[in-house]
Amino acid sequence: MHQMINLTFINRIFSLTTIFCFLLIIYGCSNKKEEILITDNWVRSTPPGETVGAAYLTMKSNRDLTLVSIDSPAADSIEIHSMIMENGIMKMRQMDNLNLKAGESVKLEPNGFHLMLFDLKHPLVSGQNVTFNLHFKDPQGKIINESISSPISDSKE
Ligand SMILES: [Cu+2]
Repeated sequence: MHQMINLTFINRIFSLTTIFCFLLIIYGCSNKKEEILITDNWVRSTPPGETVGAAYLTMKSNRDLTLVSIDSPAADSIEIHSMIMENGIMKMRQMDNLNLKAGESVKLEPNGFHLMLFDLKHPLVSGQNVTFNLHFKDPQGKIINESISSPISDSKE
């Protein structure tokens, strides 16, 4: 009889451990950090005296998000721009935001979408880095912040 009780007790501990492990796995999966993948991020170098710069990156999110604003210690303000061909002339347009569809890459690259840096605090020197704080909004209106450090380069190799 005594032996029986002991077995039940051990069984209970085992099942509790199993449940605990299971919860840990679920928590681990739902809590995975890699929500927004940012690649190919770089900033074009600027000559001394230039006040405007451009930055590029590729973004991919595992759920629908909207890029709503960007700031950086390197510039007073940053705008999202698109390039549109109008009467044979390439024109830049400011966009209020940029939508990311779940699982789809959005590329910001020369002659396409780009980030425009205004009132640079200092020249953007090749080999250095610029930090950007990207602010995204999810469909529930929650703000998600993502910081990146982009290398400054004369051109993308
Ligand atoms: Cu622009």
